[in-house]
Amino acid sequence: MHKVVISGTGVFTPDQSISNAELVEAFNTYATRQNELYAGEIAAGTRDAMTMSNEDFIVRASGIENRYVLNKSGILDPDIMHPVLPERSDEDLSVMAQMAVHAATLALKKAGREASEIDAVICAASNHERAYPAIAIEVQQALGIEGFGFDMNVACSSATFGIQAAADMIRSGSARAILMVNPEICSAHLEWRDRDCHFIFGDVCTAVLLERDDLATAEDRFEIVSTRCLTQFSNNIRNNNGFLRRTREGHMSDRRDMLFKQEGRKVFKQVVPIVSDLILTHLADENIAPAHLSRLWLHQANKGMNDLIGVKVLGREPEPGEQPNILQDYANTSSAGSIIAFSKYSDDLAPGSLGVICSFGAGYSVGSVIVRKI
Ligand code: CO8
Repeated sequence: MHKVVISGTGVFTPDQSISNAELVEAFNTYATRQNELYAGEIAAGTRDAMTMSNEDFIVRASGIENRYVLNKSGILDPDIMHPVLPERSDEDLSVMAQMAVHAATLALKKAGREASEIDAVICAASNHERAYPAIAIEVQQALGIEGFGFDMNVACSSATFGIQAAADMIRSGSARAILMVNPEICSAHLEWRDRDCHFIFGDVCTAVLLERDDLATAEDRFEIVSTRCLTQFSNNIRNNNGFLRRTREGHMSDRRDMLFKQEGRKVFKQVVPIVSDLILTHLADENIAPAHLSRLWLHQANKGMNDLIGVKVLGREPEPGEQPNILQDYANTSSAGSIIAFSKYSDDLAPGSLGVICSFGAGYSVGSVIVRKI
C-alpha cells in the first residue's frame, strides 16, 4: 500500500458577492410586492402574507455575512430571484468545468505538478449541471489529463468522500495522482424567494491534488492518515428535482420541492452528535487523542454547529484559529466549505501536526479525513 498525500489545493472564488444587507433588501422588496399583489387573498385569510427577512437574524442564526455568486444581478432582481447564466453551446466549456479548471490549475501549481502527470479526475459536488458526459471527463480533456474521470455526488460531503475514493485508488496502485474538484453552484438550486433559506448558500470551486508520497515533490504536503465515511438516510435535507420530473403530472411547473429544502432545526440537532461521534470514534480507532489535534477544518454550514462540534471533539472551547470558519465570507458552499478552510488555514502548521477535515450534510452524510503535516 502506498502512502497518500494532499500536495496541493486551489480555490476559485467568483468575483461577484452579495452582502446580507443587499440580500435582505432584494428579498423584502419581493415580499412586499407579493403581499401587494395578493392583498385581497391575504385580507380574506386565504393566503398568508410573506414575512420580511432580517440581517440580524441571519448573522445570529448562521454566522453568515456574505456569499460569492456567479450572477448577482438575477438573484437580486425582485422580478427574477435566481442567477441568470448565458446558455453555452456543447462545444464551449461548461460552467462547472470552467470553475474546476480554474481551481485545479491553482492546486497543480501549488503541488508543482503538470496536468500530464495526473492519472484521474473526480468531480465531487452536490449537483451536476447535466446528466452526461461527466463534468470530470470534460475537466480531464480541458487540462490535458490522460487516464479517466468520473462524477460523484454525496451533497455537502462530496469532497471528503471524494478524498477517500481518490486516496483508496492511490493507496492500492490504480492511480498515482488524482485531482478531486468540487464546483458548487449552490445559487442555482437555492430558492431565493424563501426567507428560511435564502441566506444560506454561495458559489465556489475547490480542488485537491492527491498523490503518492514517494512521488510527490511539494515541500508543503499533508499525509492522509486515515479516512472514514458514514451515511444515514434522512429526508430533512432534500431536493426532488430529477430526470423523472417530466414523467409526473404537474411536475414541470414551479414547485418548491424541486430546489433545496430542509428542516434546519432538525438538521442542526441530529447532525451535530453524528459528526462529533464519528470524529471521536475515528480518532480513537487511530489511537489519536483529541488533545493532539492542531486543527479542525469543519464543514461550513452554521457557526453554532461548528462551535458545538469543536467543544464536543476537543472537550473544551477551541482556541482562536484552531477551528477556522470561512462561512462568514462564503456562506455554505456545500462540499467545498471544509476544503476552503483547509486551503486557507493549513500552511502555518508545523511538521507532524495533526488535523481533521470533516464535512457533513444531506443524506445524512459525514466524512472525516485525518491528516498529518509532513
Ligand atoms: N429573517 C428573519 N427571521 C427568519 C428568517 C429570516 N431570514 N428565516 C427564518 N426566520 C424566523 C423563522 O420563521 C422562525 O420564526 P418563529 O420562531 O416565529 O417560527 C425563527 O426565525 C427561527 O427560525 P428557525 O427555527 O428556522 O431558525 P434557526 O435558529 O434554526 O436557524 C438555520 C435556521 C440557520 C437554517 C439553522 O437551523 C441551521 O443552520 N441548521 C443547520 C442546517 C444545515 O447544516 N444544513 C445542511 C444543509 S447543506 C447540505 O447538506 C448540502 C445540500 C446541497 C446544497 C444545496 C445548495 C442550494
